[in-house]
Amino acid sequence: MKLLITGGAGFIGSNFIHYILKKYPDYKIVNLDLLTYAGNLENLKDSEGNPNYKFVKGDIADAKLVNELVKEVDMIVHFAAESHVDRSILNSISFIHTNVIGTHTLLEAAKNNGNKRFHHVSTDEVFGSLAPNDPAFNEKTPYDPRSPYSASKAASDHLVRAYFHTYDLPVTISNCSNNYGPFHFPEKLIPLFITNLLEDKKVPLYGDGLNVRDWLYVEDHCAAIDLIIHKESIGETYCIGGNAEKNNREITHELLKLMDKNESFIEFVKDRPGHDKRYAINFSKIKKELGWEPRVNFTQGLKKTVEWYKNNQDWWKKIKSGEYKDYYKNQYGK
Ligand code: NAD
Ligand code: TDX
Repeated sequence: MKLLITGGAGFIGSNFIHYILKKYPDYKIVNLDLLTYAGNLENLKDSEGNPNYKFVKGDIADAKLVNELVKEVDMIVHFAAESHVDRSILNSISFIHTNVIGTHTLLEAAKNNGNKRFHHVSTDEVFGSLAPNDPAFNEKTPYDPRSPYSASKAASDHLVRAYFHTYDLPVTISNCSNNYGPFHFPEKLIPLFITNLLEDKKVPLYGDGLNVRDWLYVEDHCAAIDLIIHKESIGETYCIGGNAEKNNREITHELLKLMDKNESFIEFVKDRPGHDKRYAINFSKIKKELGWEPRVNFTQGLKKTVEWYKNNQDWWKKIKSGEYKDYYKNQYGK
């Protein structure tokens, strides 16, 4: 089996590559990644030199390159995206380029090279925002994206389904909740807060800090994708979640406790515009059909994640002192 993995130098893609190379030693992987600010080959240091792993630097919207690569593989697992909501609020053009045009380019290549199997990694954010007592999202929830990021991901999901219905392209889609774990870029809530606390800096909680997300340890997400791509589930969509709804204050308090810090490290800052109130996932379909459920509970996962950031300070210190520093300065004025 030969897989084209897009966005494999990012957070979830790099965890997925580690997962696949370990579980399927005879699989071959081609990792196509543009190495944007979020792509980091250090995430894949362990795989360098593995004869089953090849890295190609390039843009998923480059039709010629994508066509050449797709020709050589059996399946595409598509992670590449612009993924940060706050960045999409500042400027969304790269989100349209990568998430919409890039996905379309990959779909065309899959169609034009013998209808290659295509798995699209998407997000729960396409479903919009829930009120406190609303039922959790499931595969039938209507789309209602509310940020430029989620709108671009929704567009990509629609394109993937259109290629299934129109051209019989053998696709699957997964809509997952918030991931956390090793190699998570320190602009997102959990790694930003852990690394700030390790640097004795305050953590910026948006608004009242009561927005709710459902959290999943990244390895559990990889296991779910592994099942989806290996079962005959063509045309299906699966919602994936962690059974761990938490508001941002609760997460912050758990982190403060784990890291021996007090509440003086919390700074309430201006809210994110259009900040979705709550996401929650009903994952009973994937549980029933594919036997998947999360294995790592939130308390264990958060503890493992804090340990990882404590033990890999070189990894995140390099990132925090680079281009990201300017972005952070613009975002928070410090
Ligand atoms: P990430 O931002 O950490 O990584 C994205 C990767 O894509 C980077 O390596 C980047 O260099 C690459 N990339 C960006 N533009 C590209 C282009 N034009 N061509 C080739 N490569 C390009 O993202 P992530 O958090 O790992 O998310 C991966 C996927 O999972 C995304 O599709 C995202 O929407 C989805 N997702 C993420 C989460 C989450 O909590 N992080 C949850 C659900 C779904
Ligand atoms: O500094 C912060 N302070 C804060 O209060 C940051 C970065 C975030 N937050 C809040 C906003 C959200 O309510 O924390 C929550 C989580 O924020 P992010 O880590 O930015 O994630 P979110 O916006 O929920 O989106 C994530 O999950 C779904 C990923 O970034 C997406 O790629 C994925 O699709």
